[in-house]
Amino acid sequence: MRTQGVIDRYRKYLPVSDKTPVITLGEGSTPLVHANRLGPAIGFPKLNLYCKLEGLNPTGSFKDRGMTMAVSKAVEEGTKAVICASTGNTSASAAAYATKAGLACYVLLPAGKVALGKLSQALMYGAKVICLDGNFDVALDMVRELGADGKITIVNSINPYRLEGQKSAGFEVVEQLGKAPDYLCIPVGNAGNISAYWRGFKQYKELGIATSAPKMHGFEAAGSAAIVHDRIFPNPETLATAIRIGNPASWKEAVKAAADSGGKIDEVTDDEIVAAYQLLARTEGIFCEPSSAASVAGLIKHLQSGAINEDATVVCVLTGNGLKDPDMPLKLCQPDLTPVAADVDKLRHQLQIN
Ligand code: AN7
Repeated sequence: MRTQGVIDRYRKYLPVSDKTPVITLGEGSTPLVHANRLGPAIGFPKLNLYCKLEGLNPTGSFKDRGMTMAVSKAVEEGTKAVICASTGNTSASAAAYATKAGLACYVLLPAGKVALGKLSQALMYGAKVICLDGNFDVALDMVRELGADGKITIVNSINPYRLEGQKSAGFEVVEQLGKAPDYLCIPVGNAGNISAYWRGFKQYKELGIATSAPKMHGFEAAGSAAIVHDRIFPNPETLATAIRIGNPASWKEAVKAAADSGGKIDEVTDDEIVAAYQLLARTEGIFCEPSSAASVAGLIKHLQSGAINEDATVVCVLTGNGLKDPDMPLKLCQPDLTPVAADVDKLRHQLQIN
């Protein structure tokens, strides 16, 4: 049987009709893993933590949920090409879904600030890739202009269908947990995903499928924390390149999501992000990309400050796969990669196997 994607699974809650061609790579239905070792490791043994592994989507990030919608609607509307600015994951997803639909794909990336895996994907899927002398926010401004006449469809999250597709992740969390969690912790870059999850939770509550909705706790990187400080960051910085964004497109909707849910948007430092990134890998066997670990870094910060109760049920959204960014682990772990002779006694000694 064909794997159902987001559109087929949630058709009745999405702006599609029988005439909408379904462009899918089998996105969604990602695992919700009980992360029972992490809480005790950080001194919070009563924590009931789950991780939503969005890195297991077809192109390795949550963007696929929105891209199946944006590209399907673009085909329905008769467009021939799509365009996006991206810190990496949107470009990988757009390139894959455009190819699947037989459309051309144009991509603007901030030069030198995109993780290797993401760039490799966009190239392999056959997108026309430009590395721009400017950051993501500049690239998005360019894309708005290049797409203004409507001949090319913009598939950044300013495309209204993107967030509609992404709200499916909120539906899935409720279904997998059997209820809404007390808190959802999520990284914030352009602030589309936090807005989309809130739409999903709100809709399931309104439909009576869930009796409550979680408090939304979103986390920006401290060097790119426009929403937290209520000002544009013209030169955003963080090693979490996916969320290196200084003027989030969904700023207002995200602020409303946090406020309406009783949650909060806060910031986490690069050191806190890296610590959470390593902690997830070493306590839970979960390898996400650095930006994704902002959710866990934020959870730890809010457990310590008391903003999240120690016995709460929490879902952390891990937005992208660790394999996207193969350079970061090598920088952190600094392994000795010199070849060692194939001698069992020496190996036993070197590995300290007794
Ligand atoms: C792994 O690909 O903006 O707050 O151009 O790749 O919805 O922007 C990526 C964002 C979190 C932030 N985690 O989500 C892009 C891009 C990962 C990401 C975010 C991104 P939004």
